[in-house]
Amino acid sequence: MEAELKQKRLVLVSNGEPYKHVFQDQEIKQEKLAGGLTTGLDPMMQEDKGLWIAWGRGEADFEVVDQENKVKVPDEDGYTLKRINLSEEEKNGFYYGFSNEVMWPICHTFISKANYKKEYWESYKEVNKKFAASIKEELQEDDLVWIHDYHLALLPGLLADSNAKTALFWHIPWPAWEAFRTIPWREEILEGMLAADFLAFHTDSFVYNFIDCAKKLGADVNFSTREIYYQGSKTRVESIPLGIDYQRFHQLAEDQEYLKKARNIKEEYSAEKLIFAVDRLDYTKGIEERLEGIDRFFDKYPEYQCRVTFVQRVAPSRTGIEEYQQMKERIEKKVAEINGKYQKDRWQPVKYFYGSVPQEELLPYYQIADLALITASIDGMNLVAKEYLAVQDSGVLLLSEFAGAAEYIDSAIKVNPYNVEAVADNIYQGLEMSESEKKERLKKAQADLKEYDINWWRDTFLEKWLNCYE
Ligand code: GDG
Repeated sequence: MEAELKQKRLVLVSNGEPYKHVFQDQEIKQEKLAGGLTTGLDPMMQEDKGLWIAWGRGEADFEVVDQENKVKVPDEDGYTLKRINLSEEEKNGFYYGFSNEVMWPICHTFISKANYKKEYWESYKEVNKKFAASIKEELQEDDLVWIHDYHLALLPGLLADSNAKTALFWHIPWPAWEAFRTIPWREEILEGMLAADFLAFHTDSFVYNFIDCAKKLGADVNFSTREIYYQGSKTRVESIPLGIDYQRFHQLAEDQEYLKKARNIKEEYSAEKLIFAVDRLDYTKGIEERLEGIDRFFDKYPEYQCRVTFVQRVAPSRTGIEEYQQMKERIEKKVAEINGKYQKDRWQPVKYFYGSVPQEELLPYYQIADLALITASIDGMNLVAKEYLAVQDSGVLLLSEFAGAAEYIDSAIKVNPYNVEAVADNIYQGLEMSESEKKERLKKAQADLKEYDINWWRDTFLEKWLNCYE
């Protein structure tokens, strides 16, 4: 497979870019963006010297590009990043509008949150066309075009008249037909995606949902071979769960600097045990449900008052959408309510932080937390769950059964995030778990995380994609 790959160039396309340029102290600085995608694909791009095309969001992004909007990253010896420039109108219609107010809620089955504005759809089509035109300017024979995520669903269709081999990885859930069918432009979206040779999701249930939607559209489908035939082309659909850079996390966990920071955090909170959660501000992450569970936990198990602190970090996200601002206010009100109800002397039950930090700064929290509380009401995968397990030596993961990660991490305690009583009881169970049981569960989880890491994900994706042409 490697030999075959070496002859081809990889063109990666995503909405988010791997590096951005910003102004800092009157100079332009480059920043690598955190997250699974960059960590996983950047080393491969550096080795292959491929091309990455993405929306340039950094304030100084277009100060450093050449006439074709290209820049080498991370430096002159690196690969080419080609930036797409979006106008304010396109940003509002394509990104905030259709991507975040239609595709995101529908794929997460929050139908009532969708805003099916025709202008959003028009803008989504236009920006997908803009990406397609930019890709076509670059295409060489035999290129592999690897597209990412729900912002760019129409791209495979728009590239169908070129010779490019196209594949798409979908990072968020794929919903049941009952949710998907509400989108007035459902046919166009599916048609766009079905022009790809290969499609992959995190889990089998997303794969089945997708094949079922294709069937409802009138495609000829085969659930056992996972093949879809539509308008003369064949698409193979697979589940390939995204992994983390396990080695990196595991090594960092032994770094004395982080261990010291971790100890400082614990001392600062004057609590025996810490529970930790970190999420982007989003209704799919179940932050409000989690706070209900925490409230119930302190009420039902008062012996834990003054002994446990819950640390909730929230990273700003989609700040331009009003719904997200209202959610932030509700969360902060609930935090204040819990603190008002149980706080005693120096002890505060909930410590809440709003703001985004580099991934490394999450590490001490992952390390020191006795329990990670991940109660997403639905999630494609949830990398935080995996990162927590990778750095722990005796922690417990309490994980929503509705996160994609739950299908792969058997040793977590699984919970229905809407069941407040069960969340409270499971927190108690996790805190009471014996050291030997915790270690045993971790050992199993870490072995899996190590085997099915980010490199495994990337290699498996490429191998299965290339198999489509045999
Ligand atoms: C989507 C799907 C799927 C760094 N600083 C902060 C922060 N990070 C890093 C974390 C982690 C990543 O960001 C967040 O990953 P998630 O998987 O939780 O989430 P989404 O952003 O919702 O991503 C998701 C993923 O794509 C990959 O396919 O797993 O289901 O929704 O690596 O270390 N994260 C937060 N605050 C920071 O300050 N929350």
